[in-house]
Amino acid sequence: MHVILTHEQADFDAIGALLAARILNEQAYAVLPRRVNRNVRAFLNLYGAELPFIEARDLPSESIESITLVDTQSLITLKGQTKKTKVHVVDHHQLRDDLPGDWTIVNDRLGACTTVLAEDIRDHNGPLSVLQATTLLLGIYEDTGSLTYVTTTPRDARLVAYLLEQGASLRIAGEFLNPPLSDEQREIYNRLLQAAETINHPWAEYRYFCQRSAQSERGNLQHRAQAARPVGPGRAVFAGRHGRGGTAGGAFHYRPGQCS
Ligand SMILES: [Mn+2]
Repeated sequence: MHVILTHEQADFDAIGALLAARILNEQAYAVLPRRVNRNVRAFLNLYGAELPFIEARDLPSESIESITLVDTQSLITLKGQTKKTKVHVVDHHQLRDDLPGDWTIVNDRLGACTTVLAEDIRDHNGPLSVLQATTLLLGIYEDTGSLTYVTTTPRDARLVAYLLEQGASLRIAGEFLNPPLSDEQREIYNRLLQAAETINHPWAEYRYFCQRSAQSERGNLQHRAQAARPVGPGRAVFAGRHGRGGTAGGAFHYRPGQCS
């Protein structure tokens, strides 16, 4: 069987890319990660039954011939995986230099991984349902800050135009992209804000933010997406764990759009 996977603590770009890969490979199983971001969970609770995703535990017990890995280059081991399992990566993050030589890789540095896959749908597949178009739009909007981050490319913007033509709902997208903080997150947020550390050097700000984001990709940061909130012009706050289990956090200046 052919399985499509993405990263843990999935954001909407991971879910959009997962859906896009499934539309392109109708026979494949698109497996949801065990953990997804809170706003993604809320979205899936409402619309998940109409989307072609399954849980890993519901996979048939067959051997896995091929895996398509989207929005990440980290592969988790699944039952059914063998030495012969082929791995194909579609990702928009910087390419790691330690990937196995027999993996095939599409690495387009676009604003969103969803764009890389959805271009193929636009060019080769039929019309999308409103829910499909909206899920893909959420993917692109999540990783491009609704097309405002500097990582946004014309290709992301063109794909958004296509998805709106396909009926993507901006009302639904708006509802799930900026959910209010939970009580717990608000408490952490307020605490961090009080202990704020500000770094003014533009380059340092950029590095600082990116480094933390990269850690969250590996699951070390909790609730990054939810906890990162603008706290004033050009400032943001985030919370997370790092290093040897210590908790780091701070409010700092950053130029919106330099990280996705
Ligand atoms: Mn992404």
